[in-house]
Amino acid sequence: MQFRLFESAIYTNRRNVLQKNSLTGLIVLLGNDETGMNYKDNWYPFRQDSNFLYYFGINMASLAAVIDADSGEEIIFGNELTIEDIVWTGSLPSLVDMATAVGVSKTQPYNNIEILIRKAMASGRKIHFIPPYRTENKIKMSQWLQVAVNAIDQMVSVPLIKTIISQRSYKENCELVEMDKATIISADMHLAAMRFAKPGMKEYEVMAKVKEVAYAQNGSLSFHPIVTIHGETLHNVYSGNTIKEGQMILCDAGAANDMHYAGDLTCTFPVGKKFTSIQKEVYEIVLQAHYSSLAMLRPGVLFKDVYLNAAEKIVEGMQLLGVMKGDASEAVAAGAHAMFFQCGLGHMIGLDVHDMEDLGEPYVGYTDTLKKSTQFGMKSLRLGRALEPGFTLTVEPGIYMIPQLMDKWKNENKFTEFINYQALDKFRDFSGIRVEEDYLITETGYRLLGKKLPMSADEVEAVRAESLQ
Ligand SMILES: [Mn+2]
Repeated sequence: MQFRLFESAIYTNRRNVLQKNSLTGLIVLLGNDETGMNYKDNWYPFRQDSNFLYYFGINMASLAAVIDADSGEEIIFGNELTIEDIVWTGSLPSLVDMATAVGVSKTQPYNNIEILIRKAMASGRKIHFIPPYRTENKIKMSQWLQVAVNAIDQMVSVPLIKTIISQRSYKENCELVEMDKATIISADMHLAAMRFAKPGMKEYEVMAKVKEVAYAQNGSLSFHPIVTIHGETLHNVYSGNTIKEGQMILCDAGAANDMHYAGDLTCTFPVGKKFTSIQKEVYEIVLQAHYSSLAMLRPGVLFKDVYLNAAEKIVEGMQLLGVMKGDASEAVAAGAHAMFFQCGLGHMIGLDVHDMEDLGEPYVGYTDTLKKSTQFGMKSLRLGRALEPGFTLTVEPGIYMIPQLMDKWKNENKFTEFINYQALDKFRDFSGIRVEEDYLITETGYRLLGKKLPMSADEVEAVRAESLQ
């Protein structure tokens, strides 16, 4: 096999749970296809669909599977290699062998899935499928179900979505082993950045070092890394700036290991040997918010409340710097903390860096009774629901000084009871700070995934001092 699998019983058991969850009809799960970058045969790196990986494990393109929820029959659809294919690919395990390795005894040519779906529809059976995020799969579903492409999103099966989430949210031991591995590679990516960066380099030189670590351990990237002196830009993709003494680098990067589990860590460190005094003060506020969040992690606690607590710690810290005033919890309730903390505090992580986001945030991070806030800041919180043992998630507080936001709110006289705009002015060019770690919720609390990175200001400065000798 050219890819690693869990033992077949893991997949069989997962599918049995899925099948027995009271759905009736056919469950259709589509794998991903190869996708052309600039022409059909020059592919992006292949990434299998995570739901397909979870239930069928096979890391090969152009497969689909059906589970008959009534009879329990399972079929993987795909085409065996022809001699023409083998000329280019060499010999690969047959579809039958791969299916057997994940406990599935029936395979059929790919096009037969359409016949099966049409037949089921003709006899009035329900076809359950999840939201296709790739255009090819959307077009296939549209063709098979004989409906317009833009009608597909409205036809997805909410019961199937909820069942999959009710399984994938609770990580099995075999998954935690892989998550630890992915997070350790991720930590090594950050250590490499911290040890490699020197004043005068370009951001992309540090970025290259970060990526190298993932690939050198047979991994890949769980998302496109952020390596920037403009940490205030939440999804910064530009990395062409020269890094200079006195600035900070924010590095947000994670590996996907060879079983496709994701790590997602962030560190912020000085370009020189030390943080400036004001950088250090703000860094300490972020760390306070982080440790205060960790202290709350345990089953039953709403992650929304962990977020609100972190926001309050940030407000209290900014009050000590004279930038905020008034009652901290009132400031947070009003949304004034979003001047500094515009994003969420964390998200589920697993096979996807934002785990199961294709299935829909309202189902993954919220519930029928707990809905996501629409307030600026809190509306970016992807996870609000009560924590449960087996959940794996990120904790990632930060403080981001966005000059455009300062100007806008100041001109609108917004939150003048909570924000001292005059004192804020000196932070216009401050940039941003975030720390991020990945955690498992246990029966009694939490456990760090992977290994500890240098995180206190002293620890970070020690690594920098050693690297810049
Ligand atoms: Mn993250």
